[in-house]
Amino acid sequence: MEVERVQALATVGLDALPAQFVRPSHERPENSRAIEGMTVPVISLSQPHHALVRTIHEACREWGFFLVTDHGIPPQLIRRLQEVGGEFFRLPQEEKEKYANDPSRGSFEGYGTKMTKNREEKVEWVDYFFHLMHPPCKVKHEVWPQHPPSYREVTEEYNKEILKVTEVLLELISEGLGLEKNALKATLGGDQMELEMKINLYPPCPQPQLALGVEPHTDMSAVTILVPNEVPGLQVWKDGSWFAVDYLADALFFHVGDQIEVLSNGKYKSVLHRSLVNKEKTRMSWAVFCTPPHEALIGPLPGLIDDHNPAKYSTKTYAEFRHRKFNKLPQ
Ligand SMILES: O=C(O)CCC(=O)C(=O)O
Repeated sequence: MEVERVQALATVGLDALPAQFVRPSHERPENSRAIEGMTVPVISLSQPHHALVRTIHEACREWGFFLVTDHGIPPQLIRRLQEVGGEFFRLPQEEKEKYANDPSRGSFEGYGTKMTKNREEKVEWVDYFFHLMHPPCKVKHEVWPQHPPSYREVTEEYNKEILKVTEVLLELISEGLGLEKNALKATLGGDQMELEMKINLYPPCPQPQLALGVEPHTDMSAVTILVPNEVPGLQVWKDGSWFAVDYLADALFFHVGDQIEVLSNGKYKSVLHRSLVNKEKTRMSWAVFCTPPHEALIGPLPGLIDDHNPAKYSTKTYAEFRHRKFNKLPQ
């Protein structure tokens, strides 16, 4: 199946943005500008435990989003992760196509670009590479980039580190919700909890004011932890406005996802976010989605509901949640 890649389109040197990328007027960045001068919460993991639980609780409740510093992942490892991802996207097009995925046939892992299903539908200015990283029994190394040869070693190292940080943050969030510290990880499958890697490549765009890198969405995951390159573009929605997230070197961009919203019975909201693109520069981001296994049952946690606070969400398997979200059915 022939797929037009955004990176290939961008390298031919377009003067104008092709019609399928031109967003409807109200969605265009030029008509939906972010609020200036307000910064998202930045949380250092090195602060005292009690203060940490409280600030994370407040950030999850108010924003569903925060930046994490002093997380213990070596900056050189983040740099290496960015190098191997960048090298993959610099391969000749025919090499990258060997990894093409086909979501229409249920093959999600690999190299991808969203396509329009009809003339009216708009697409995003982004190509990506998506694969599972954890747990080891579900990882298919054959779908990971074979080039550069260090891709696997670097990504496995990053997986180990990001898993540790994810576990720490899930413990802190459990405590902030007044739960036992292992509660969220256990509900998300314990050792079967999954980590998925999505590398986004947003090439320079001829008319960035008319396009979006990713359209407004919340993540299906429990939580998402992302590192971008130095080109800003992410915006998060709060109280009826977009807020631009400035680049902060080596910080982790933490998002509350749909599963935590359900488990917390809406105490924490899955953050709506979008990304913008740049006229001259390539933006890249490495998003790690932490999800339950497909068979896990997810609903408001019993400790968080009672007669005064009844369940606001139904309980269903993660597979059912995914099916409904992909097909835009009510949850
Ligand atoms: O690149 C970003 O900052 C956001 C990416 C994102 O939201 C996604 O891949 O779902």
